[in-house]
Amino acid sequence: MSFRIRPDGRPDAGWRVDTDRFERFSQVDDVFNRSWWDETVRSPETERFFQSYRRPLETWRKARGFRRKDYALRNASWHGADIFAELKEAEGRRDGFLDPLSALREASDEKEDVGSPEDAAAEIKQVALTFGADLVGVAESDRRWVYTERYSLQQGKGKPNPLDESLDRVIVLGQAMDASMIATAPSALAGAATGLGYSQDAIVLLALSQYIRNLGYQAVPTLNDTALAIPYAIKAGLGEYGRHGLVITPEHGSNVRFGKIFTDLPLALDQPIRFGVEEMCNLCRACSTACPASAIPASEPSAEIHNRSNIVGIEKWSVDGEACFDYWAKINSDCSVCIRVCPYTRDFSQRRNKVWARLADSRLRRLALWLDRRSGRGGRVSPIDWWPSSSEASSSGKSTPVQVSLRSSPPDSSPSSSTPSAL
Ligand code: B12
Ligand code: SF4
Ligand code: SF4
Repeated sequence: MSFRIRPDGRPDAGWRVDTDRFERFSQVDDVFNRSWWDETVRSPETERFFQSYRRPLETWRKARGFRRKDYALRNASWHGADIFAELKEAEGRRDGFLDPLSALREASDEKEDVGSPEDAAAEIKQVALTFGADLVGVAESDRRWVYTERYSLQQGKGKPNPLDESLDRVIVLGQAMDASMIATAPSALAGAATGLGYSQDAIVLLALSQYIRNLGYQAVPTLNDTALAIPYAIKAGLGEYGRHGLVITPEHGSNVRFGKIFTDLPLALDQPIRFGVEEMCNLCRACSTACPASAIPASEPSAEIHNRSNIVGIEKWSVDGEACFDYWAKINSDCSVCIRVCPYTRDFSQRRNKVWARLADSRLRRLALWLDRRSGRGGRVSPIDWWPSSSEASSSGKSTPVQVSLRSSPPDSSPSSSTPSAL
């Protein structure tokens, strides 16, 4: 490991929760769900955005990273997660996104003696890593981060979010995303890294939960549903919170997705960690500068909210979800520019990146930032260069460190007017 990782003993890892003002968040208010019920967010573009995930498009312009092949790949990468999401649609569920993943096999009703909480945690981590997780940590359940309500797509309104209080442990799993695809963001190709992350996450969550249930304990596997992932991932010691509103891990930077399992398996807890991210974010504003939607703050952490899609009563860096999603709808794919440009997005198994990590977590962090910018890392790699067939390969070399478009004028990716409009 290249960073000097130390425990963060501050309450809530230093992020101030104002107990007088704090309100738990309702999933009804996240911007994806608002795009179904809130006319200030919903538009023909948001509808076309969702549709483009279901149906291969034939009439796109030949924009790099947004061609038919890129969309075909993106949508195929979502296939695993989509199958689970649609499995119980008839029962009014959307597993993994609006509801927990459903248990598909019987559980044992006889509890196995799992030994000490330390032994049980060590075993569960080994199983999680063997099943395909890249990171795993354990946090105490904390009701503050559980949604007050779920959203029902079928009913167009909130519904109860039952979660048994006896499930007092949360196993947080991290799934690294494909760095070579993320390097091409914004593009539908980069969106394939997102889809692959969700599909892999769903399989690992289901398998690990079934293992716990086979031992006679309860396990509720959750992807984006049920609760906020970021505060749990921080609490489980998987990383530090960054200016771009994402968790930065010492292994993969923020290029990672999270899933969580609520369980009553008695597991020893992990502790939040520090390795210099907060100090680096106080200097660096690469994400804020590069964000095509100007959605990431350049200012100090604050309890001010942009709109109803931010949680109330926490002093932190908060992203403007409306602006971010508006940009996605315009380019017709999700965006990961903030991950691409972040200096922590690098392969820390390489010696030079280990050296960089040492610098980044020292008084020489300004030098680390300068070296990062000078190296050109974080520039957009042409999506054409990702594909092995070189007939259309970019003549401009591997990296195109161009500033991607502003909100009002997305990259050369706008769909043609003859885009299919129905699923
Ligand atoms: C909705 C959502 C979005 C929406 C809208 C957010 C909104 N405000 O409505 C938008 C479109 C912005 C979005 C974008 C992206 N998202 Co998103 N998103 C979610 C989702 C499904 C729900 C989060 C939510 O309810 N937010 C609403 C309120 C609470 O937002 P908020 O007040 O601004 O709080 C945010 C942070 O400050 C933090 N947070 C919340 N409470 C607290 C408390 C403390 C103490 C701290 C420190 C932080 C913190 O979490 C919130 C994340 O939106 C989560 C999964 C999950 N269940 O958590 C993934 C999730 C946060 N997204 C993720 C990712 C990766 C992305 C993108 C990079 C897109 C992509 N390629 O996948 C971009 C990055 C944008 C950015 N810089 O934040 C990952 C983050 C992984 C990581 N390394 O941290 C998650 C965890 C999904 C996953 N399964 O891994 N997302
Ligand atoms: S995903 Fe893109 S638009 Fe959204 S905050 Fe990150 S850089 Fe900005
Ligand atoms: S790009 Fe810079 S400011 Fe933004 S999260 Fe990464 S280190 Fe922090």
